[in-house]
Amino acid sequence: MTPLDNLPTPAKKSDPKTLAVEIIERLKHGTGKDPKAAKPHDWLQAVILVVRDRLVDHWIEWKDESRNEKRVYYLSLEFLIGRLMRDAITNLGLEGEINQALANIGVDLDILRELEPDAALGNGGLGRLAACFMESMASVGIPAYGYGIRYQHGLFRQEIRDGWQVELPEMWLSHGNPWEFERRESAYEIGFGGTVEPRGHDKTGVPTFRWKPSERMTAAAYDTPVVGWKGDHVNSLRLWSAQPIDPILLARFNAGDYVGALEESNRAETLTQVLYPQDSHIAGQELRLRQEFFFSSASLQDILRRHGQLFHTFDNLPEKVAIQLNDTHPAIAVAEMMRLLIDNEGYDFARAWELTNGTFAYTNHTLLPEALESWPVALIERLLPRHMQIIYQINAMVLKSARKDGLADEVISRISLIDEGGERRVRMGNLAFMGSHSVNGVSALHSDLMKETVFADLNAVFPGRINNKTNGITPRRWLAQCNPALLRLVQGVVGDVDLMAETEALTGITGMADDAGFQSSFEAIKRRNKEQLARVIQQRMGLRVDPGAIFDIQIKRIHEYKRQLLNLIETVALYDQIRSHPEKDWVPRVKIFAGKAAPSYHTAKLIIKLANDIARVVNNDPIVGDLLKVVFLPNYNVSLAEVLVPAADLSEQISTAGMEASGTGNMKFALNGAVTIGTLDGANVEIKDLVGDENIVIFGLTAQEVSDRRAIGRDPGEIIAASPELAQALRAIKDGAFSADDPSRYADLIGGIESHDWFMVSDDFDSYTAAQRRVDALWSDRATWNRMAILNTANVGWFSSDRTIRQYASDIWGVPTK
Ligand code: 26Q
Repeated sequence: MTPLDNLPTPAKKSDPKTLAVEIIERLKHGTGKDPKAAKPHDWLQAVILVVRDRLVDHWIEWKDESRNEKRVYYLSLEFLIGRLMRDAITNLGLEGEINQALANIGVDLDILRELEPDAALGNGGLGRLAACFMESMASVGIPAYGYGIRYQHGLFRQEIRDGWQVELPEMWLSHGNPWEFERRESAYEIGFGGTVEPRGHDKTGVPTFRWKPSERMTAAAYDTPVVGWKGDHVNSLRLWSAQPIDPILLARFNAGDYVGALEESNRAETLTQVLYPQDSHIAGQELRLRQEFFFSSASLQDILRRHGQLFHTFDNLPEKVAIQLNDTHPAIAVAEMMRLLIDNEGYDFARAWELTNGTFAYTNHTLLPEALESWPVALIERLLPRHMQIIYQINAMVLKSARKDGLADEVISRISLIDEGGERRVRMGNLAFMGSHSVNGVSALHSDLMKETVFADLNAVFPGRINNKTNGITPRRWLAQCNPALLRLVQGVVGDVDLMAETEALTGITGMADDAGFQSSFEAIKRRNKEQLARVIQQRMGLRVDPGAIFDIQIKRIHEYKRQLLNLIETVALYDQIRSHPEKDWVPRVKIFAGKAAPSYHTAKLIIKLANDIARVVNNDPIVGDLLKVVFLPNYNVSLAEVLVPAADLSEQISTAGMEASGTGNMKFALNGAVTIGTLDGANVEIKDLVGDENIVIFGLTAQEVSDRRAIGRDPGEIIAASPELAQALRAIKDGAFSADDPSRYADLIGGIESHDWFMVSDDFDSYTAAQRRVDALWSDRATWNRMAILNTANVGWFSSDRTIRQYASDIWGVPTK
């Protein structure tokens, strides 16, 4: 009992009047502004502080309550959390009260919302998944910490100038960040370089070592509360920021070397400046490896410090700690854990390995060979010499036992941690695999393909280690917040059930799929969401689109395997047909694209330019009018997705089968009543199983057919020659029909399709256009379409990330859930 235990900590009241008073109070004393002169930004700050106060009570309570329970640590270089205010307000159940409080003061919550910066600390699906998981872990009551990097600049801001992507720095911290708390007490030293020195021998005579880094910096913690549904549990997202140990090297400063005096400071600060913008190609910069080690080491030191304080031993680490690696980005943590246990805690190698393996689990998010991470041995040796030693030792142990089991030499060389072909490299996927007791894929198909392709050999050596955890999305953000009217409608039908906790109860609307009244309400909500999007398009692009047309949306990173090009070529073919027969009863369409290309990915950037070139020509063609419009919305991010997803009629999920690990946008669209046009790839397969064949439009080669065709070798030229529509569309683009200012702009892009067509655009083209005409027919019968849309919403509740997290909790982490 301490004096603090007796202090009353009254729970904060949250009626509109109290809230209004506190908001004004916070405005005056928290931001120093006179309410009469306050700007919307000041009000935003004040509202966030008032909401935050209400979180903090739960936060502290929950940390205390869950002290001795097993904890989950989610290590990810990306957390694409987006805006946080609405999340916090919805999950605390304060939406009505805050709205009322602000109305009394004469402030519009909707205006404030738009001012909150979008925390873009991720590239795409993997980062957004981490954000949904954090929210779900809090919602199902798992004591969890997310660990990542507090990038000064998140993913670049995209502008479109003259049709081209231009990257600009993203400045999410420029107005400060009211959600975060700096934790000065939680700072760790992180080393790089230097030497490994022999220290002596352990009890059994094994030599011991100590790493003496030549370069050191500090990792400083910033915590953001993550509130779960209903506010019962609040977890922490802990992001590390690099800081110099000595901000100014005084000796050098005094010697007149002003620039040199700041060298260390600059080097530290550079480390957490920017998020790497590639998402499916590894460039291999040293700074990236430094980021990976920096945050892995800081996180593990933090985890071990907390564990040590509670239990005074690490013998029980796997019983109390589960560490999930979000892809191989934190795979170096496997070697760092070994180093900390052996060099700092005195464990022998075998026991340290047991503890490490029992604690770690790894999630794979890609099979693309160009995205599998590996680092030159020479680089790791220079930056992390002790870790390189440990990696060799792990490798020797695993390969020795594999040899004993009689594995052939070529198998041994494939499972080895060292890739010996050419410059020797460390395979981070293999390191993560060996160091973990669980390795999972993110959709059923993807997990199967992992066993058959990249991890076939490791799967044979460690049978049963690979498992599937199909991705999910949080229904709080991706239904309640982005589409409140739809939630109200379905709630009215399913009655007294908490759809945000039991999302599968959405099936309760199945019986209404053919009900004319329900259909018309459902359609009216979609219509209003489309009008809202049309306003955004009008404001941002000065283009008027007809909300009565099919809104056909493809939003995701721009990549050849995702095949925005297939969609664009089909757009050109359709344009061509409309122009030839404008009198036919065409179904009006608005084709909407958004997404960022990696700055160094030239083909992806050219695809953006093509979308904009096609848009310019099509949108200005009076013959076509409202029958076809093409829109490329700049700067796709989480907040823009929250407007686009509820407004979609048709969701484009058209990757080459076998290449999209899962997709999560596909789930968001289906939940909001869009019909999917897609290949049998990633989670599309499971969407089809849930909604039924008649409520999804599937086309194209299967993953098996793709791999068979690749094996045989095929001639895209022949395929193109057999499809007059495709041939004509390709010719138009190639000959400059959309690029009169530079007629040969797309010669190479189209030439690539004609010569090798790696992503099999031509193979799937006819099947895709046929599918699109099926969409037209289904749309023309409005009752049929509405029924399909309703049955999508009804049947995809299973994709709630609460379900995914419960599966991780029971199968991988061994922690209870509510
Ligand atoms: C790695 C090393 C160096 C620099 C960058 C990277 C890097 C960064 C981001 C590599 C990959 C990513 C992101 C990958 C990603 O978003 N993958 C997506 O993950 C989703 C969640 O599982 C899946 O739904 C998608 O199918 C998958 O593409």
